Amino acid sequence: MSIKNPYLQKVYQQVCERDPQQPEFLNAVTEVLSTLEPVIEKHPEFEAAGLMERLVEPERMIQFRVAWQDDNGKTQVNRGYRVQFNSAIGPYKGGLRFHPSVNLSIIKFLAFEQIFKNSLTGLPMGGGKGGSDFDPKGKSDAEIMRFCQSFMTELSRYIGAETDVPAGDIGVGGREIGYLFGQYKRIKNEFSGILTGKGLTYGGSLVRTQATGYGLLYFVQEMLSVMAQDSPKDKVTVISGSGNVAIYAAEKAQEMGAKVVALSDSNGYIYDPNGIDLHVVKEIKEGRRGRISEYVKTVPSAEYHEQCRGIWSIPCDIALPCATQNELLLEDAQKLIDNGVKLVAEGANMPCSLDAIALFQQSGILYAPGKASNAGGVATSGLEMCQNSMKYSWNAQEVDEKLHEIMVNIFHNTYDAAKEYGMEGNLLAGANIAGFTKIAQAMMAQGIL
Ligand code: NDP
Ligand code: 2IT
Repeated sequence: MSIKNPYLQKVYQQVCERDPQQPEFLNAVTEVLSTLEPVIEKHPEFEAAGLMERLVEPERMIQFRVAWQDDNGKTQVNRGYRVQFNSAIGPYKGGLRFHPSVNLSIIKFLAFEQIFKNSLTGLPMGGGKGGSDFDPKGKSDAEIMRFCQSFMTELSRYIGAETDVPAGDIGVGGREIGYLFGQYKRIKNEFSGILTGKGLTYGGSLVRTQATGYGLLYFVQEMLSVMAQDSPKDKVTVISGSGNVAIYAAEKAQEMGAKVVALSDSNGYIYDPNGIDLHVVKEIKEGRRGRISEYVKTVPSAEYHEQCRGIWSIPCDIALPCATQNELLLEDAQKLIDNGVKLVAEGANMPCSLDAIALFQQSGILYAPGKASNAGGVATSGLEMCQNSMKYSWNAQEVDEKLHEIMVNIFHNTYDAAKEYGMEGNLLAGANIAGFTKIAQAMMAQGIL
């Protein structure tokens, strides 16, 4: 992927000079800028207003110390982050990731992607992301609680229902959101919608847990229907990861009649040619926070293999990377294509490397970028904010119907934008263009900030 327009090249060069040590962020900027050339050429006023220079620079970045005591009474110190990237169309919105790999480059790339994703949902949400290099694996509930309380004690200075509304991401689920919410309420003496993904008894929305995975399949269904006059029914499907996104993507795929044959975690993958039994997976992952390898103890006919990237060597019609960034590289893409894959849609954020995406596109494989296909999670977070503001809640069917409608709209807006700019079928370009156009208009209207 290359950036040809001289203005965009200059902007990219500046980012490289300022942040040479941030490969994930540079990757995300390349991916967006390489597709915006026709829009920039149509709108010379953007260059005159320094719009792109402003777009690639976060409005605010916060880094803080998170000190907490483990169960042995030993003091531990982690690093906390919140990147408030762009608030042109609404309060900052985006998840929190707790994973030992977290650093500023990763949080910046996620926050940058979130700007366009949130814009695509059609809801008024700006882009942000946060997290910590804390590793929740193997920690007791009491340690998780103390860490979350310490993290929120500092984060609470910067967020608010009309300012910045975090949610979950890798390593942050219902348990963590509960502890974080409790601590905010205690510090501020205020019960408000400052987080999404909350439990149903204290302001959470029905279907938020399922939303990213379900939304991914609603998008895939529409994409197959419009672009290939086909459906997920009977399609052999491989899904990486076995966390929140992967599990509910698998559930909806099965409901639609697809045959899900593989799931993974960071250690390895399971292959069950008869179709994965999701009850077993949920019991292992949601019930006792176990490892995916344990699946074969209950289902001995399935296979477990070490090394998660091996999952892409399984022949399939549909591949849904739902684990993490850069988990599907060029050689994996080649294997999928050699084995006859028809569609690749991202449940994770930036799971496919840029050269893998280029190969899919050149080979005529239907490809959906995460900022469009995984937007169902944040969209339903937006619906949770809406319900919190109204002090009311919709039933599951109402939320699910809204989620479905939003995903179908995202597909069509993305598809149409690509077509309008002469790149029919290129959903990456379409998503960037459709997401960007709204942000650009809002930024132009609000002056030089
Ligand atoms: P979870 O923490 O629930 O699950 C993450 C899964 O990915 C686990 O199976 C984990 O395995 C695996 N994983 C994490 N890191 C790696 C790694 N370095 N290599 C291989 N596998 C890894 O997170 P989510 O399901 O919520 O998030 C998954 C992806 O979806 C992320 O990219 C996230 O940003 C994205 N996303 C999430 C949304 C949400 O609403 N939750 C919304 C939109 C996107 P292990 O247990 O071994 O770590
Ligand atoms: O990457 C994402 O879109 C998320 N982790 C969900 C963010 C949110 O605010 O619900």
